[in-house]
Amino acid sequence: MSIGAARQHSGRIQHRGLRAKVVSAAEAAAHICPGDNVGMSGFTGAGHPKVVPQALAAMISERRGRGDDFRIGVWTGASTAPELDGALAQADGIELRLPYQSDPISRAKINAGTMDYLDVHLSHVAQMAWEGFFGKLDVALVEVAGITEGGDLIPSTSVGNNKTWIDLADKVILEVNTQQPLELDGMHDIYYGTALPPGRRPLMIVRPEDRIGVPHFTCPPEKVVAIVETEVPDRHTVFKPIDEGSMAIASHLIDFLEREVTSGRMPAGLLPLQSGVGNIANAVLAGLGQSSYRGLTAYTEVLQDGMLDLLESGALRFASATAFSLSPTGAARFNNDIGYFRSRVLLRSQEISNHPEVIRRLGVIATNGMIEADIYGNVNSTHVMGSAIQNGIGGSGDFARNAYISSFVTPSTAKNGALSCIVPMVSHVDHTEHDVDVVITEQGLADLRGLAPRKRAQRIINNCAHPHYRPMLQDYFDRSVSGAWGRQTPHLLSEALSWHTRYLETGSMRSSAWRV
Ligand code: 0RQ
Repeated sequence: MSIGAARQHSGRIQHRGLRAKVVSAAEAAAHICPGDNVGMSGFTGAGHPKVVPQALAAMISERRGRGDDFRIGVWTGASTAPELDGALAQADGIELRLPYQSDPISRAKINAGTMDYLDVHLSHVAQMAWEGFFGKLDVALVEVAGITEGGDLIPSTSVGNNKTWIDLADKVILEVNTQQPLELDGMHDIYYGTALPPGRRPLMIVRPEDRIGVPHFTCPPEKVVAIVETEVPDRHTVFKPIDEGSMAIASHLIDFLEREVTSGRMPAGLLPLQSGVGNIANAVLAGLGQSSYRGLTAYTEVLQDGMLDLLESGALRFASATAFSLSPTGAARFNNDIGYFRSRVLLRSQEISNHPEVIRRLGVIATNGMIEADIYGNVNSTHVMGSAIQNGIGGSGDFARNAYISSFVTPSTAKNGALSCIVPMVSHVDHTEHDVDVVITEQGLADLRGLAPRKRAQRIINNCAHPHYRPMLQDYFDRSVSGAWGRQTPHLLSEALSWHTRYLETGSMRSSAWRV
């Protein structure tokens, strides 16, 4: 089944019938009609279609100029890149977006109320699509690294929901990207055994490296309406240099893990790691690289530069994910040394990489970013000031709810100290206190396991709040304990969200009574 090195055109399309379907990006985009739902590949800037969405955006703008209201539904794996989300949002071409995005233009349209956004747990997307909750899927637009002689599709740098999109859509458009190394072939594990209840069977994954599927997507050639050849790289975001705050957060987490090992609650090689996206997550991985761990594993969503470092040093033995999320240098390192990485990395569909059953069985240690936590440990990952979407819940809920240890990390303040990330009550709840074991800021770590609410509050205030906000939080908590009508989780309802309203009114959460 594997594709060889023979070259005709790019040499990536080995199936003769499909080779005849190569067209321009504009011709491919013309298969998409107003009102269509389009399932696109793409996850954290990896493996998204690069040229057809831009041709589609141009077509939408041109048709709008002629009075057509041309808007589509865009379903993906997770976030994509400016040439997909940015271009289509700029053209006002997206009616509904799901299940995760991080594009600034889309974010502005969503928060202006001109684009609908469904923020869905990433493991739930495929089943919800099969159940028909999002409507009918008209077109799948998927980037692949190549097409085999038998017509199977070689996935590229993300798997996401591509299997589901290809299975469900009436028409399939493929972008065959010659920038994606052919050595990716064999690194994927595509499981074709998923079913809706009551037909479900156990997933036989007991170690992150276990394979339960096949390396390629299956797609009937007659469903393919167009193929476009591209040579455009993934969106490779540069990580910020690791700052002191991120290093402090990383070292609190690593000290905590060491204590878990010493106390006998965790094996010396830890349990499989999941790490969210972003700079803090990358700093945690870098910190692990400097510790003495060997033979670690990861059962996670995205592989970022920090994971490559750990794989190279041998600290990490194996990583299972659904996508890459590499910086330009990370991508170059991966491509140069792909022979080394390909036996240590596996990409699965996101319904499997984020599957509750597997996360629970493996005992994953989950670490995700957040916007704010409250004194009881409820976490807001998605909404600024309770109303404006930042990105989305992504996979954080899949992991937090089912992990062995669920930790959330954030700097203790944001916007140069004008915001405390530890607040009396979160302005939006993504993860309830029941799913949050550990809260970490640069100030310290609060291990909440086994603590009743009032003890949780005191620990979060003492260990995680910034010194500028700690007295204000203590005051709120003390008055709640003495003044609230219920003592289980004391709150003063008239004040619980006053920090947020103060920020909106004055530009700071700090009260003049407490300015020091
Ligand atoms: O805004 O860019 O305008 O300055 O939020 O904050 O500190 O850069 O943190 O990049 O780690 O993102 C929760 C958004 C954190 C991310 C979140 C503002 C802050 C800044 C970003 P600016 P930072 P990060 C697997 C797991 C949900 C999905 C997830 C996220 C911006 O981690 O999207 O976990 N998580 N997926 O200024 C108001 C506060 C704030 C605040 C920060 N308290 N109030 N704004 N900000 N704290 C991956 C996937 O699922 C794909």
